[in-house]
Amino acid sequence: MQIGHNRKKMTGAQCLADMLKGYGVTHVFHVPAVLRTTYAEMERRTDIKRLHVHGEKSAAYMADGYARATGKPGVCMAQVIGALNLAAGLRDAWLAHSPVIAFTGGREAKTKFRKVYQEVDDVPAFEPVTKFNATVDDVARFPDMVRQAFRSAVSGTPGPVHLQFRGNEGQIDLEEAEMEPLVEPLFARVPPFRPQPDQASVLAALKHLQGAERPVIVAGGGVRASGAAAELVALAEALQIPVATSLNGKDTIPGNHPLSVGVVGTYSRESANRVVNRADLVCFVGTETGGMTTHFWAVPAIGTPAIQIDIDAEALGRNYPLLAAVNGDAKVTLGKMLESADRAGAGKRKAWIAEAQGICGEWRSKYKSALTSDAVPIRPERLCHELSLHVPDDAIVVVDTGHAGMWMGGMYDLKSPKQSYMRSAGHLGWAFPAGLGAKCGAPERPVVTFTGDAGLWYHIGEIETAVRWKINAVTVVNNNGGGNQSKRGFDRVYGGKQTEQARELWTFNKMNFARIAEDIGALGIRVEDAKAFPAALAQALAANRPAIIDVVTDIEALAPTAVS
Ligand SMILES: Cc1ncc(C[n+]2csc(CCOP(=O)(O)OP(=O)(O)O)c2C)c(N)n1
Ligand SMILES: [Mg+2]
Repeated sequence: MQIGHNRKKMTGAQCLADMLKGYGVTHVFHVPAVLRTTYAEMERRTDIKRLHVHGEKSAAYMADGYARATGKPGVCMAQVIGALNLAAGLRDAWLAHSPVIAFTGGREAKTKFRKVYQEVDDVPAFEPVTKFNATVDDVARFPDMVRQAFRSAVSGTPGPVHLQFRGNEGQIDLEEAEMEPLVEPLFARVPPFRPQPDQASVLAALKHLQGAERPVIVAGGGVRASGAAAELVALAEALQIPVATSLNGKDTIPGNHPLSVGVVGTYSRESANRVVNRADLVCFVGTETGGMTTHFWAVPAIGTPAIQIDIDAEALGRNYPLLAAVNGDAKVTLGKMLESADRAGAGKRKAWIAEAQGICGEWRSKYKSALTSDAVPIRPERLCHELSLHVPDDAIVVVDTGHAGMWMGGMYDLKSPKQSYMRSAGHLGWAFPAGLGAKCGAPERPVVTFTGDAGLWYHIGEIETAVRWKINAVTVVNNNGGGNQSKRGFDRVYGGKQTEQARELWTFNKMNFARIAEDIGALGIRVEDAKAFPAALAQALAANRPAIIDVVTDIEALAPTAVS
């Protein structure tokens, strides 16, 4: 049943190595030992870098960062005993719709159910975090299964895929068959296709948008996956419509654009929530309208007139009843709306734009003192502000969740359309390894990762991987000696103010991460005064070494909560 006219006898390992090369894979991330023979063939037949890292979860996060930075599937691997650690790492990629391909070793038909050392049935655990989850039991299936893995990962709404190869270490790759290592370059990156929307639905959506007096666009990760930022901004400008983004869509419009109102939802900027809640029509583009982006469906309130554009028809209207729904690729759809847009009508929204800009101005005045604070220990708002000012225009900014997501989502501004922004979809500890993966995928771009200290602790061992593989990402640690996002919640359960002892639930020993970084061979810089931060960032970016900037911040600082 093999497709292809150029079949020849080869091992699974040779076939897989050739196929990964054919798909343009440059790095794979793993903990040994899995597909050992394939690794040997990769060395003989390809230039693929085989990064041996300190945990399967961080391998998955690195592959995820690589995928989100490049649009190409990121590949990670584990032997049978590490399979569920790898599955845990796919969870963020699943939530963020990131095309990660995971290979694991798995059971032999000859020995399963006989209490084989280290073996359980791992396949079901991949089910909730993958689009395609399958076993490769016959070596002749390598070509079609690997093609299906790539096809599934990048198509439609992208997402993770899992293939389990027979043998605890995937020893099926030793076996031979007549095969052709055929690849489909179309599926080597997101998006393989740009489905055209139905023109009538485009015109219906446009009619509502143009008829509204106070419309707002909420742009999500689908706009970023489609590479539709330019079309989004052009349409907003043509029709004079303010733009809010989800956290995942933060880089679809620069923060200094006059129509940008910020990130909307729970980890958000107050101005975005206020503008969205004043709108008479919300246009959702490439967003799931999930809890984080809508502050659990309070921003906007259910019942607010809405239209929605998405590549996935099943997303249309899931949480908000729609006046118009458009099923298509974001770039093509926004381009079509722009072609038919009536620019003459935009003038009627002058007052609305002035109101939205006024709300943004109020946000700036309200937070000016925090954003420019000279306090020691350093305020996180000031750290975000310094990053807004000094992160290079072509950088990839990678951000952890929890407070990191709140601080950077709300307080950081991208100042160029060339900058990228990627964030954890909820898993603490994602950002540091994801930043390393992003740097592997885009070595020519600066990568600046923002994480809390609890976030860094998760995968701190990967500093050694960064040094060994010369992954020169810059990691900024908001080091307050605890996971202080939890402070509010513990105050609450203690009836208002927690006991001193309760702090053992969320604080750590004070730590100097710069010194740890130096010991491992990276550049470590400790910053205790905000004024020293720009020079530290410049030094780290120029160092040609992985760098950790350990910023000592205020453990009492709490990020503002969402307004609705
Ligand atoms: C895998 C995972 N476990 C637990 C959490 C819950 N959580 C969110 S923020 C946080 C603490 C964050 O601490 P840190 O990274 O130091 O940032 P800080 O709040 O101190 O600024 C925790 C435990 C999570 N988001 N992900
Ligand atoms: Mg902390």
